[in-house]
Amino acid sequence: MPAMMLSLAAAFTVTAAYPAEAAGMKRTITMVAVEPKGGTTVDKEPFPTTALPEGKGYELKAPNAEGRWEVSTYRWEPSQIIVNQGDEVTLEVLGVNGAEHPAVIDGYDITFTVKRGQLSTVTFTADKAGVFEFRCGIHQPSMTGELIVLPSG
Ligand SMILES: [Cu+2]
Repeated sequence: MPAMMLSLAAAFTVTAAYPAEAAGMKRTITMVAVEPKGGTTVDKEPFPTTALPEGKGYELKAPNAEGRWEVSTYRWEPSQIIVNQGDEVTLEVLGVNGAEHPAVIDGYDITFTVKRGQLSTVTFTADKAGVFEFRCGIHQPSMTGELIVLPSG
C-alpha cells in the first residue's frame, strides 16, 4: 500500500507540473480535411424538412429516383488544437476529401492550402495566448476550428 501511494503521488506531481515544464515544446499535430457522409432511403427515413445552414460546408442531397438521399459536411479533424504558449507547433494536414482547402488562422496571420492527396505542413511559434479560429475559405460554416493556446506562467 505505501508503494502504491508513493507512485500515485509521483504521477500527480508530474501531471500538475506539466504545463510549466512543457512550455516551449515542439508539438506536431496530425490533422485531416475530411467529408463525412451519410444517407438512407425515404422508405426508411423521411427526407429532412429543415434546411441546413447556407454554405459549401454542408450538403443535403434530395432523394434520387430510387428515393435515396444523402448528407455530408466538410470538417477539420481534429477541430480543436490545444497547445501551450511558447510551443513550436507544426500542423501536418492531409487532404482526404475535397480538391483544396485554403485555410487561415486568425490572430496569427497564417495562411496555407490543403490539397487532396498532399500533406501540408505549417510551423509556427504559439507566442500569443488565447482562442484563435481557423477555417477553410470554401467550406463554411462547418470547416472551422479553434487553436487554443494556454497562457504560460
Ligand atoms: Cu475546405
